[in-house]
Amino acid sequence: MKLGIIGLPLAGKTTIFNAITQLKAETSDYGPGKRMPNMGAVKVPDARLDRLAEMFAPRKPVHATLEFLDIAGLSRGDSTRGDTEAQLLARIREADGLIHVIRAFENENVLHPEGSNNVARDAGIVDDELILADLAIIEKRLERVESDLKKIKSAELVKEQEILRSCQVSLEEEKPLRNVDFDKNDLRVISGYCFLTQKPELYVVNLGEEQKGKEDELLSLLKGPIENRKTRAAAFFGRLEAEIGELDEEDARAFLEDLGLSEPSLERLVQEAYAVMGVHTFFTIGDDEVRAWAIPIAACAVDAAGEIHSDIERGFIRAEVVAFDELMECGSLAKAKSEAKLRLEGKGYEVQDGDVIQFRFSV
Ligand SMILES: Nc1nc2c(ncn2[C@@H]2O[C@H](COP(=O)(O)OP(=O)(O)O)[C@@H](O)[C@H]2O)c(=O)[nH]1
Ligand SMILES: [Mg+2]
Repeated sequence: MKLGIIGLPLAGKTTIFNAITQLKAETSDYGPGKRMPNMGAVKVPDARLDRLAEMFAPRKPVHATLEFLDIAGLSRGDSTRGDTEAQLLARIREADGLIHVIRAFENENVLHPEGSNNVARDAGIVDDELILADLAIIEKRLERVESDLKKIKSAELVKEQEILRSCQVSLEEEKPLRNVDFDKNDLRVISGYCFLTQKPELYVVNLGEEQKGKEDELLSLLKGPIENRKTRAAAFFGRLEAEIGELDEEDARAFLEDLGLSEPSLERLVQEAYAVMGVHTFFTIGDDEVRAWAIPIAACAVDAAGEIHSDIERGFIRAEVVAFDELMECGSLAKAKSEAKLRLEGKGYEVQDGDVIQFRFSV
């Protein structure tokens, strides 16, 4: 899963990127910084995977991974400038979801591109650019479709035109496409466009340490956007958390406690990201590897198989499933089997968070 970090210049995007990835990408006090995006991947921390690795002693435990793409800041009008800025937007089309960083910290040494802090306004500026960027694509494509339809008859093109027009109407009403109910077929038609406003969006409000205790107040300023579907909002103390990440575990814990944070940045971000992306975790086990996988909530066993390999999906016979907690209670797979905690499930079984699954298949 890949997440694109977006926001105004100097909102603290790179700082948050560093806090999460433990990398040391260059931050800046005054300009949008370098134009090349920072990229980083992290192993998704999962205590259950650690326990499974203890139980099965595989050659290697394999964590799910999250990739982050930290692009340079967006500004008003970027979507229509058609040069470097539009390319920046194009970079995040490849992301599965967006992390939208909004500045709340006060720091007079760090310029604010709009002159002052205003969480709701700043969120709106960037969200508007995403809407405009999608509209630009739709308009271009509609022109093309219209001219083609003058030359040829095509039910397919007519259908595409109809869907794109309805997308256009939503966007013109400032309604992001993630809030539109598309049927499966429509979704397939538009999936190739990778519309930005269709991606789930996690708002990260970036607080200074002196704003401790004001988390809820600042987050409530985002009420409008987070009433939308597939959006969430979370507070981070970007700079402080990046610094805490460099401490040893014990000191880090003390600092986090002091901030009233139960977990380190990465853990919290992963939880928020999984929630906004609508995914959860299942595990596969074996002598060779014990592995955590992310799949969409409500996905079924055959989808989970496909996540691993198309052969397993195609040759799916059955899934042998045991819930993580029950497996731990039993203490071993053999015991889980003898106590009938291991279930045989078919293709349509809805995978639950924490399921430990062995797939039987033939190709
Ligand atoms: N006081 C304070 N400064 C911050 C915080 N987060 C970022 N900054 C500073 O703001 C500036 C811009 O941060 P950067 O991560 O480069 O922003 P970006 O342009 O969005 O990537 C840097 O000087 C950071 O040190 C914060 O939480 N508190
Ligand atoms: Mg940056």
